[in-house]
Amino acid sequence: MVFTRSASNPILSRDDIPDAPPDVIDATSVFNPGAARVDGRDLLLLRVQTRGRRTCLMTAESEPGPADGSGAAFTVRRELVELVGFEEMGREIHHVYDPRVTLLDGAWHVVLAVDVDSTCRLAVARTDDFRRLELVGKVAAGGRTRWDDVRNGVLFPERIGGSYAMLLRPNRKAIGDGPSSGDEIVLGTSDDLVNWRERGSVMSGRWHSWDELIGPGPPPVKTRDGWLLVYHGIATHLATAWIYQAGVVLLDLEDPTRVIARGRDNVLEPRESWEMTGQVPNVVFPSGLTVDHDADGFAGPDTELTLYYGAADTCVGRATTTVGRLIESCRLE
Ligand code: BMA
Repeated sequence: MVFTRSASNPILSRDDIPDAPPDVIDATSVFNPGAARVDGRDLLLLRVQTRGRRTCLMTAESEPGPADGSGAAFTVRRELVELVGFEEMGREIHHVYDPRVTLLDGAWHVVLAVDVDSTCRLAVARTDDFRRLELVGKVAAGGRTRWDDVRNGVLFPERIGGSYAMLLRPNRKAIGDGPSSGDEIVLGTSDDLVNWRERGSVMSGRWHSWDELIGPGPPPVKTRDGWLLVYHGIATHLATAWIYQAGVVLLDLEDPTRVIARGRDNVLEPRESWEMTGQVPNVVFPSGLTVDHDADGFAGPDTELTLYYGAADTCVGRATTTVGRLIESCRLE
């Protein structure tokens, strides 16, 4: 097994969400968190859904873990994360969700999906305390209309060739009876995090495999072997029974449109009852990742990597592995 699930899984479920009236009272679910390592402790930016099916963001801070190795416990702050400037995203904002947190230029940057008017757009925001997210801009790409409907985006933790870089997954039309989704991850670059240019395709879904539809997960990890990206893949199977899993790919450090190695198998799939049953069954959705880097900015092969993921759109799971094991998984073709 590539990943080891934490003994205290699910690490967060609706019972851990404090009421924050008037918005959150007896929350329905908590899932798809972004993650940040702050002063050696992990912090999660949570997607919380209310009984009115409104979406709120809340923050969970970790406490030192017990000696049994089950990992740190999290406490959720009794307040909503404030969204500042998001009215720029469009006329009517329905949901802001699935945050991907990247440390870039020494500041926490967050890419979020925003259901706005009749589409889904990406927002780039910045925060220094995870209490307030300030909009940097609505992600736009010149005349590329396919960027007008995008649900998954994640920033690289540094500039590449002098530019900011993002992996994103434009939505295409709905497949079968499913929601709109997509089967291609592309690379965008920008000088200001607002105006983007599409640089080309990174990878496509593999039909009849576990990853027919795909989208980038948490921020790529810089290793000496390349950028290590955890992504989600969907087996559409029957139109009504999509299975969400996590897999890995290694991308060239200087030109991330070049795939060095892509794993054949998924590295995490719904197996536990709380991953298979919930609001949306059979979902592991990798969205947060924490790992330490050496003095040169690389994550070494023996370094532990912690993945945070949404399970069945209902609760939050945690699993650990090493950077080296994930690189090995990429090379299993
Ligand atoms: C995707 C996103 C995720 C969600 C998943 C499963 O398209 O909307 O937020 O976890 O579907 O419902």
